[in-house]
Amino acid sequence: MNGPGISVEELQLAARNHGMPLEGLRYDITPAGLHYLLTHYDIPAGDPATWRLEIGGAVERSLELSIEDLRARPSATLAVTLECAGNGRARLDPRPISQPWLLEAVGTAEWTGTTLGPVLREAGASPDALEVRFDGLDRGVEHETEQAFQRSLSLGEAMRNDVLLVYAMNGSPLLPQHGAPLRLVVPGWYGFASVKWLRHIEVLTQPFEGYQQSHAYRMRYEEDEPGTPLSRIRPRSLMIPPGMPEFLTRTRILDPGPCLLEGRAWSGVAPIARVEVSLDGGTRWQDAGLDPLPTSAYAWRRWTFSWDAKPGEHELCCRATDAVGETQPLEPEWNVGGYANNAVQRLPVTVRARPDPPTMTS
Ligand SMILES: Nc1nc2c(c(=O)[nH]1)N[C@H]1C(S)=C(S)[C@@H](COP(=O)(O)O)O[C@H]1N2
Ligand SMILES: [Mo]
Repeated sequence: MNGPGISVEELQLAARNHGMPLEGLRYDITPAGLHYLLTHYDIPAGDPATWRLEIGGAVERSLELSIEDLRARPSATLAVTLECAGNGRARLDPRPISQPWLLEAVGTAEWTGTTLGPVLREAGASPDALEVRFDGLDRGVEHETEQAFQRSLSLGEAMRNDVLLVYAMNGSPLLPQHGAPLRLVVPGWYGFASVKWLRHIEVLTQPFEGYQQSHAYRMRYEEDEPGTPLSRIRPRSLMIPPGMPEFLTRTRILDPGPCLLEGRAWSGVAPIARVEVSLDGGTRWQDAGLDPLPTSAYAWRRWTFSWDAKPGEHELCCRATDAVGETQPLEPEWNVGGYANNAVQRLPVTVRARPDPPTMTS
């Protein structure tokens, strides 16, 4: 394993923020309890009966909307694959100290809400409006500064017709841990943009420079550089680990013979165009079969590969390429925050020898 062992502090974060077990890749829509979770501070108590979303700042008229008001507006439902920008962090060496994700910080839910754009139009952004800031109710101290979780989008991005104010997940009211009673969902972007427990929207004429915007979620190769902001999800594919796990190491054990490898691939930039599988740790690659594109442009795409498993040790890999030609690297690319490591998944498997046929005795 890379770097020194996981600290109790990292374990504390990991125990609060669980990933999606990779067998969850079998579902088009991740059951809510299997969807990954990332909460910086504490889950705040949001009462839908008294919750108000305020919209203010550089607008012609401030608005205050209840959950009922939002439910009364035209509704939209969209399947969206969310992935944490820190997914893959724990594979970097040295390991950046934060939530130590391996590969499982992903899930696809069916989000229901109302489009943000018309709400902003109703408030009437002023002509010099530049950005829209979204404030969560949760508070904590990070980088020695007390703060709410806040992120902004450019006005143009906020007006996209698929950015949603969401009050339901997979057809049920949002769960506390996923942002109840109201969250933002920004399809195509890493999870940090999808602010949970959304209580205030501020239209800004200056760029937002809060911690989560100007320090976190930026690609930096040295601590002191400003870096560049992350936004869209890089392509990634993951495989359902075949066979059965050894309890402690979770390495895979399976019998020889036909084995259908299957998984999902996604990119926040462009549709998935290709998935390849390697059976030898990334030396030779073969094309996987792709299911039809999902109806939502922002949901992951299923792939399959028929493997005739031969006894021995194998390292299975999969690699996605999207329609603009971006593909996954074989090795991780280190950066200060440990973000966007979409290096290919490597899965050691042991195909055991076929058991000897029973000997005939007379
Ligand atoms: N208010 C608030 N919103 C938040 C966060 C948070 O800590 N507080 N975490 C963000 C991050 S980093 C991610 S990856 C997603 C995770 O969403 P989920 O927990 O519903 O999967 O929520 C985002 N929205
Ligand atoms: Mo995240």
